[in-house]
Amino acid sequence: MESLKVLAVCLSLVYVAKASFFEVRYPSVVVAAETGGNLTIEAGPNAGNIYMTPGTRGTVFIGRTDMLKLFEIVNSQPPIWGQKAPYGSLGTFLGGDNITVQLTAMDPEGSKLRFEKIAGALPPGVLLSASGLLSGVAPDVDATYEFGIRVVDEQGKYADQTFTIDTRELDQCRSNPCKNNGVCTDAYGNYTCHCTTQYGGRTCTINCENEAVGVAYGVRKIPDAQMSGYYAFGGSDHKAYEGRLESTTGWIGENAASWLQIDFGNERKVHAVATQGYSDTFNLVTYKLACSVDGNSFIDAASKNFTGSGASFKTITKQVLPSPVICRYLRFLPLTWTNSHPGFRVEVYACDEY
Ligand SMILES: *[C@@H]1O[C@H](CO)[C@@H](O)[C@H](O)[C@H]1NC(C)=O
Ligand SMILES: *[C@@H]1O[C@H](CO)[C@@H](O)[C@H](O)[C@H]1NC(C)=O
Ligand SMILES: *[C@@H]1O[C@H](CO)[C@@H](O)[C@H](O)[C@H]1NC(C)=O
Ligand SMILES: *[C@@H]1O[C@H](CO)[C@@H](O)[C@H](O)[C@H]1NC(C)=O
Ligand SMILES: [Ca+2]
Ligand SMILES: [Ca+2]
Repeated sequence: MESLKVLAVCLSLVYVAKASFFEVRYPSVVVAAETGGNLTIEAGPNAGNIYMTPGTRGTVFIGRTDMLKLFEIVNSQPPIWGQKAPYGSLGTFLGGDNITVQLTAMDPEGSKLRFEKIAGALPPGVLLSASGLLSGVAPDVDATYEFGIRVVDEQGKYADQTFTIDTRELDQCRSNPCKNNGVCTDAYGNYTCHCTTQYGGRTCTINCENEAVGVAYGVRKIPDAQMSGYYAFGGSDHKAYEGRLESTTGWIGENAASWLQIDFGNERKVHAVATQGYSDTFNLVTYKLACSVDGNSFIDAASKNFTGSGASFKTITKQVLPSPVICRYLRFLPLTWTNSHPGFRVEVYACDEY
């Protein structure tokens, strides 16, 4: 072996001097013809063969083309889909359900596979990963989504298949979420309740006629600053915030031009009110209610007068409005009273949602 190498080096030394056609560039061997000459490698006659054998991890090039790679591409078989479902159906999913489907394919050569969408539309919110996993949340609609997926091997050989995913809208009203005869309307992943007159809240569980906004002295959800009075008896001696139900005092108006106003802070649907008198001397016999959403223009909350007096000035007299009315500002306007001036304390019953 050593002697051959030495010989080869000698040969190269000999021929490099001329226009080379056999050259040893240690450790490679180059065989080249003269400029314009052809290189012919010829096997022996009578079925002699020519072998080009790359070394381990080596290859054979013609020009810049890697011949082994080329043969690999030529010989590679396309992947084969694993999904055999009729019409490519991947299933039916109910709105809001998780969709998790692994597409399967195998390659005859065992090549690594990549999945990609080539046509159609996946359900919104569902994604396809390169490894063929479809995942996401089924949209809450009745629909069929059809799409084409290509699975590609490392040689670029591919197989296409069309799939479908069906989604079914989930009826969120199925569980009858609306109470007290409220009417349920199904929505995208949700529902809304349309409550009967008396009820409120998301599921109509609140009886609005009993839902105090909190004027009463023991509750005071309505702060002092949201209570105001016009034309009080004795001027500043009688503050509007004294007009709270069960307060030890009360608010006293001067006459029928006076009013006590509650600002809820936002629009409410007012269903009922309650009043107490201030004392035996200052009581409230009848009154009207006025309602406003902007604090400027007021309308009658009901086309009727309410009775405020009870057996005693301490009696709480609750009055349900003939029909609920939407207000942010509610005024109590005294019409008739005992003795010289109208004196009273109030609470309001209303729902937030309507
Ligand atoms: C090389 O081969 C081509 C094609 O067979 C031929 O036309 C050409 O004459 C050859 N060149 C020489 C120098 O033999
Ligand atoms: C859907 O998947 C999410 C995240 O993996 C999980 O939190 C949720 O509980 C699943 N929902 C259902 C209905 O399986
Ligand atoms: C349904 O709608 C209500 C009111 O709009 C909202 O508070 C709630 O978060 C929604 N629920 C879902 C599951 O989207
Ligand atoms: C309400 O009371 C006022 C004053 O007492 C009276 O003039 C009016 O007619 C009454 N309205 C109704 C509808 O009873
Ligand atoms: Ca293949
Ligand atoms: Ca729905």
